[in-house]
Amino acid sequence: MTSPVRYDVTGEIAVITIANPPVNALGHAVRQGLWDAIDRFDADAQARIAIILGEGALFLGGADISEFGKPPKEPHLPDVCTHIERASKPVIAAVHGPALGGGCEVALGAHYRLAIKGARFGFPEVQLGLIPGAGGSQRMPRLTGVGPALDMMPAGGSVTADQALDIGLIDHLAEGDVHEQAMIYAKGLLADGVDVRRVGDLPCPAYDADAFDAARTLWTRKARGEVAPLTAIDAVEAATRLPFDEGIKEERRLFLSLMETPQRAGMIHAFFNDRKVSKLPELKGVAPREIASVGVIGGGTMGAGIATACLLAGLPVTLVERDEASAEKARATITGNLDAAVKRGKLKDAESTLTKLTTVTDYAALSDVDLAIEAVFEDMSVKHDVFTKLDAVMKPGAVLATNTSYLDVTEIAAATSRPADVIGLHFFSPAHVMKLLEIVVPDTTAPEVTATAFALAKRLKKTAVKAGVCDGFIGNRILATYRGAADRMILAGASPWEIDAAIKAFGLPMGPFEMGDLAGLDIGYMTRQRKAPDRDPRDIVPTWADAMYHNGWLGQKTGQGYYTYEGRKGTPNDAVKPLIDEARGDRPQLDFTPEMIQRRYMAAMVNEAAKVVGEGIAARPLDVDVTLLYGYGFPRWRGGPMHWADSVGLDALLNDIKDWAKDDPYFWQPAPLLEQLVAEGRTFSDLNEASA
Ligand code: 3H9
Repeated sequence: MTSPVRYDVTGEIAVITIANPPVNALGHAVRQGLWDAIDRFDADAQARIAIILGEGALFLGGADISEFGKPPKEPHLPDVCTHIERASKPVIAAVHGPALGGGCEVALGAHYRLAIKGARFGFPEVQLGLIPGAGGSQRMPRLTGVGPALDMMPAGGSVTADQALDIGLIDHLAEGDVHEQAMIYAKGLLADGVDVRRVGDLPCPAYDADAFDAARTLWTRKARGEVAPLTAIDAVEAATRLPFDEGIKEERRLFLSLMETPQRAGMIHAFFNDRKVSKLPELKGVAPREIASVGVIGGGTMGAGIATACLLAGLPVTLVERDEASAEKARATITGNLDAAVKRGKLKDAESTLTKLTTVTDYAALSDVDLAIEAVFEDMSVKHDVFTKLDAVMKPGAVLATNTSYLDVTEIAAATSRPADVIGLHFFSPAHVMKLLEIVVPDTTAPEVTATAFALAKRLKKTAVKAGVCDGFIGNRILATYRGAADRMILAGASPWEIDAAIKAFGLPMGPFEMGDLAGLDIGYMTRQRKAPDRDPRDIVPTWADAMYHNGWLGQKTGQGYYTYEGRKGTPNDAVKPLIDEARGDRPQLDFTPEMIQRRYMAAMVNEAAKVVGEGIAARPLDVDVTLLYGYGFPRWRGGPMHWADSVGLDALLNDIKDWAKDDPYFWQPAPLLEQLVAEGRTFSDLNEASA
């Protein structure tokens, strides 16, 4: 097998080129190739200086993540970096694109660093539950001082080539072809008679001891529950108190300890799922239709958010509202959204972006758009009306999409003469910010329309998940069930505040009752009203929540809900207690611990998710994991509910569900898929792999 690392010599300059598409990950063959190339350079009488280059768009994408969790093979990356550093003649890293994680560490192992404008240097390891583990935490502070390393490593951040020059991470910035520029730089260094300059031999510059406390305070708050950011700070601190060789050992120890954590496993599961979720076998080779313009029907919060998302992606938008006043209001909302995007650094210029927005009151203006997304009131007859109008005006081949969050998309499609062109695009609010897009695909939809929806999602920088048709699709259907578990726990003895605290301790940003207050308790009430005619008599009704609605306690917007508010800060609302007591009646009460609460909440989530997968609403367990991660605040470091379920054991979870079913057989009906997997001794992860 040929090595992914080439060694060539031009004159007195050795060129070591790494070519390992797609991202030049530092897998075993690359590490061995680099090691051998350095040996060859050391023994090469002709070569006096060496350049390391990465072929393709990246310099180096970091350690090969697919090797994590498998038995490690020598040479290990930290040793490769030290081997480069210990070379007897100068080595230059010539960086033209992203140098990430281990890739940045290879550059730090070199004696001189040249970057081409457009290059980036980053340490994204914490996003995988790790820290730099090949000397980065020890070498970077020696070059830049502690401050930039503390800015970058706990955050998983990166710097541009210009910034890298400013902080002393690189020695030389150039423009043009990297190979050419590296040759010029190498010749210059030879002419200057430079020698090796080992970063590991440099002392760690003076630092402000308070910086570590400040960083720990910041990251304890920012990365709630995550271990890696705080460990990254420990590693940088080690650089300040230990000699280099000892520091490298300490970094290795910390890195390997993180390798063993469930957080690392969860985050790497999430990393690969991000990429697998849009790869659907049925779409292989299916070409999407071209989308050059979009129509949006309805300019409320959702419609305006969708229009903003499209404008931010550079798509011209025609927005239809029922009258001039509503159209103006929608334009004002979109303008506000774009201004906020400018403030967040997501957009350069709101004014020129707004020139791509047309607001109209007549559907005829949609005759030319390639795709229209409806975001009007959630009522089937209103949707029918909109789709009949769209069907009448839109050109053949255009895609007709609904943003409904629960209505039957097949029925909506049936209102048109072209159901094959109709699809659900369920955005999450605020639509221009939230990453998740559920693509709801009725059986009648043409494959290229589904492919078009995925292509649009990519353009909008959304993470798209395919969902089948049912009430609530993947996310809201599962949400309804775990919300139901929370209500049941209230009747059984847990308080809303205990439940919120336990769920936050699990890692979600908010508990269900805080969330209800934020969204508005009228939403839950309306949903209960809508579902009332089909309610099973064995189901429970949260009568206290209905009473709160009738009292006008709608959450944050009325200053009172499960919490009372001063601004956004809430304190438990004691007035809810008597309403709950009344609902409990003489039911037996349990003394819930946070762990008991978390277990029931999560079991309800997983059980419903298993039904969603079993019924084909979600194609694979990983689609559920991605949905909950991007739409519902599930902590990334836990990988997703299905990954969590695998990690705690499906059999134990099923046993609990069966146990609770003794008291509440209606709610705790085990998912057939869960029973099947337990019987077969398989996991959700096995199902993911079987579908790959
Ligand atoms: C590390 O370095 C630890 C060290 O400090 C210490 C070690 C001792 N490995 O994202 P894309 C695959 S930790 C293996 O679609 P893009 C990816 O799965 C590492 N595979 O492309 C996909 O495969 P497929 C620190 C990788 O252009 C394909 O490449 N580094 C890796 O949108 C294309 O990826 C990171 O955390 C990898 N490192 O984005 C960087 N990276 O085609 C992680 C990618 O089968 N990677 N793949 O689906 C990224 O952030 C993005 O992939 C990158 C390219 C920005 C590089």
